[in-house]
Amino acid sequence: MSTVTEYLLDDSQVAEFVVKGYHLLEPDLPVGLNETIAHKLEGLQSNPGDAITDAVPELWQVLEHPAVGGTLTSLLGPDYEVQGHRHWHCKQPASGFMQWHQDSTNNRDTRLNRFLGLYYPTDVTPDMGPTIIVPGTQYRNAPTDRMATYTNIRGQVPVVVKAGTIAFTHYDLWHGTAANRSARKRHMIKFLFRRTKDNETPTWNHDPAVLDKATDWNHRDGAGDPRNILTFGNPIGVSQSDHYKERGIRRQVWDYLIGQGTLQAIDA
Ligand SMILES: O=C(O)CCC(=O)C(=O)O
Repeated sequence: MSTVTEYLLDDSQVAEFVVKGYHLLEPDLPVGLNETIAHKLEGLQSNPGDAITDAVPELWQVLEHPAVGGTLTSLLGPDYEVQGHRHWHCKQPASGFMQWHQDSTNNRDTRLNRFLGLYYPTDVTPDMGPTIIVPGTQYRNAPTDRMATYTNIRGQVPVVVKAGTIAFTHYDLWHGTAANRSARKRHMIKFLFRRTKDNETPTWNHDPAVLDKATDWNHRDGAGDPRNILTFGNPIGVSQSDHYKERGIRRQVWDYLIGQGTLQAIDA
């Protein structure tokens, strides 16, 4: 039987999360599980809110999969908490888009201490109203009313995925949805996860030597190691000034994760 340890992220995957603010996971779920969950969701007459896991207890099999545990342990530490709030987002056929927003209130600090897990039990095609995320926006504050007026943001990523995918997203990542132009309901269950202890050491599959790599101007973030990903990553092509500010914040987040940082407020 596989264990969480086998599914820990590596240094590059953690650096990618620090830069982009999301990680897509396709766990090897038991045959038929996604279909069972989707079937039960189709049959619900009303939204049970937080009790969605009572209405569809098979969702626990997703949360308890070792690949999910490996991702959560890597990014939030082994004592992570699955929070009590969760929600079934059923995007109806012919429903419109949802404006850009950040959930609740932002942290505005350099911890990585909470994020969302968005689980999709069926394939999501571009016409089904996918969630849309904007990589790298997790460190940016924007008044929600102002953000709502933004339209086609360069670099946005529609979460067009295979059944069973979980999109882990930084809590502060800008997101919205496209309109559902299909005849099918698009199901997504949103879970919240929280760190309970600060890291003293890395909690992923960390190789200390990886940080010795030189800055590689020829390959930039294509070099694929944390130093180059954290230095050069610019997922939505922001201006130099904004990129420099983000780079400073990422380094602080990384230092915090490897257990060497102190908590900083983000004022960029
Ligand atoms: O339904 C979705 O894809 C996104 C839902 C959302 O934006 C939210 O829960 O904050």
